[in-house]
Amino acid sequence: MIFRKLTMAAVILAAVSCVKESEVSSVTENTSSASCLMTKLTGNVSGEFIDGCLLLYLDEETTARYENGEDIADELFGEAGYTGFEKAISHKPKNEELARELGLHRWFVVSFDEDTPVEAFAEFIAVRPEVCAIQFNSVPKLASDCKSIPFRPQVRLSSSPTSRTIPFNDPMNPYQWNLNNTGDKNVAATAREGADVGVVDAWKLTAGTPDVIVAVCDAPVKYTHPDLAGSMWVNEAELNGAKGVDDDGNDYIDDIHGYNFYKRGGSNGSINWETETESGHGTHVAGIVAAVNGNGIGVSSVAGGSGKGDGVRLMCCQVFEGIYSDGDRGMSEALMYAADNGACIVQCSYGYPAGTFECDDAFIDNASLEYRALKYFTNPKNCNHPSLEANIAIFAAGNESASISGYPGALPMCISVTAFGPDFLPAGYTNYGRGCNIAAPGGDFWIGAPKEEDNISQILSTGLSEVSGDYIWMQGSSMACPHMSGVAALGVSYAGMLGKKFTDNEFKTMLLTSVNDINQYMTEGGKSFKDMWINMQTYHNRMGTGAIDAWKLLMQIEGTPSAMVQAGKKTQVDLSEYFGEGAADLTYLGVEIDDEAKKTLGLASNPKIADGVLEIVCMKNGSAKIKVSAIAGGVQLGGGSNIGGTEITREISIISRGVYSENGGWL
Ligand SMILES: [Ca+2]
Ligand SMILES: [Ca+2]
Ligand SMILES: [Ca+2]
Repeated sequence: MIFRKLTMAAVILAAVSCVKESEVSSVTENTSSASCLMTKLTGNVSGEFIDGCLLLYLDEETTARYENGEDIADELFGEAGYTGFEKAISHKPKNEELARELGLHRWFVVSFDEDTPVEAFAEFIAVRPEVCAIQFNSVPKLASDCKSIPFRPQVRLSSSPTSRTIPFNDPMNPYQWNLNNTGDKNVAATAREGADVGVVDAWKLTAGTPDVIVAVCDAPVKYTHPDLAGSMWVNEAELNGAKGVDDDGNDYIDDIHGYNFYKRGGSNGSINWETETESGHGTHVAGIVAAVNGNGIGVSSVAGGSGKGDGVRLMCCQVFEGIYSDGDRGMSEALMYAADNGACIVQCSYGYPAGTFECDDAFIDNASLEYRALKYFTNPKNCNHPSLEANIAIFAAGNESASISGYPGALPMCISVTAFGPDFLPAGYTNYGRGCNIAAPGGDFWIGAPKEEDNISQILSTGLSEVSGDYIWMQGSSMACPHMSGVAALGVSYAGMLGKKFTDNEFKTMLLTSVNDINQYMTEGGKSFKDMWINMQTYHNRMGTGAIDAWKLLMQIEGTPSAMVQAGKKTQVDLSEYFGEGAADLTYLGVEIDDEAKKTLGLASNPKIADGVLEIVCMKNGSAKIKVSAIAGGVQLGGGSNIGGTEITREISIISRGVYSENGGWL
């Protein structure tokens, strides 16, 4: 596999990089080859691409001739000296009608000698009227430096007995600040309590359900890993079927836990982590979403179940082998496979580095095949969960420290995730700003212990014993992204449990507003990154809507309003916010709190209500529900009797955090 930087073609492309999609296919025939190329060529403007092949968008008529068995390759490319020609989406899509509507059937791959410059081949075939668009098979990057540090049990924490703990028996979970940050100074001198995904209390409601399938489009997931095997999606027909046979007829042979889109075709489709360049990236990402909770080994995860093997399921779409990929083509086919085989979330910790595409149209035109595949995945016709209107695509924002998200994450149809460290501050590597939607823990090596083996400010998850260990530390927006996917998966699970259904807009709105405010830390000061000091003001309001909080998402799905209170301080909550416009006619009767909620919130005393205001003092970080009851619409007479009042009760979720949010705390 050879990657090359674009040179001459990049110059040509500068002129056409922001044209509309429809214009790409409208070409004229009577032009010179160079100007034809200018009109037809799409590709990765400043990135890398794979030599020896081009993606072609052919006209409807020529596509039909190919589909009828005619040998059109010789006619089109005989003189150019091609070596291979086939459909880019070489497997049959389940929703063929939609795939055709999106023009996915018209994409082809032509191969030729790797010594032939791609630009020269492109120019040669651009004059053919049958060729509507030409795309370089561009190469996205994993959103991590792929450096892993093996977990060493000698690194100890000073766990405080009063701290909240993860309710599972997985021995490494005291190290998982990303799930439960106790503010331990061994993680980082600047660690902040609560700088996590807010999942500990959310687990009391759900820790995921197996009807939610998350497709991990990444390097291979080691499906035999003892902390992942129980969470893998299983294609039962293939598991119980014959080797070398497509037992379930989905056009993929032996896809028991997913498929290898890097090495396509036949038995090459088996997922393979035993290659020289492998880092464990995909296995690490998968473990953040759904390593098995409560199995007494290794780590816990966001949506890995409650200890009964009941977590969300992981589908492995291997699109990378080490750092190598099959380019746009492999990514596109993986997205279609995920849609066709039941995934409702695609977890994609890769993208084109920030700046490769400057605007949505640049991506849409230059990575047209992948854009169409994303449309296929997110089309309501392909939705794979009854609680959703459309599947959800979640991408890493990228790690170029740039003020723009990488693509595809930046597209409006995708959620782009930025990364923070155990101090709630942006990690120096993360992209931020334009196109970034939300933040999640991604780890920050630069604020941790100076000795690498003691540095536990990154994210601990499953790894490859073949490379650096069964459990490894890694960092990147690659690690932030699966936290978001895991929380989204919890949300879908909970919606399913409650029998609720949301529109695409409703669900995404809930996802992006279930956040803790992190802007308040970014007004002054800075943090170290490599040999630099980075100014926090740069990131103010630019990390997305805030830091994802699983409890808040589940509350929104329930429809239970939340009140933010500051841990350790008396907080006043105006109850009229929760009882609507008629609150003036309410007589509040009291507050009901069960013992578990009291313990979770560390309530110093029972909350009081006076003049429609709830006064509450929570001594701990935590989230729990209380019930406030009132007499509505009644007329109060003297002597404690009422006329015509109806007793009403409202649940309110109390979210106690070490800090108050900037907007006054109302969700
Ligand atoms: Ca199959
Ligand atoms: Ca089989
Ligand atoms: Ca475990």
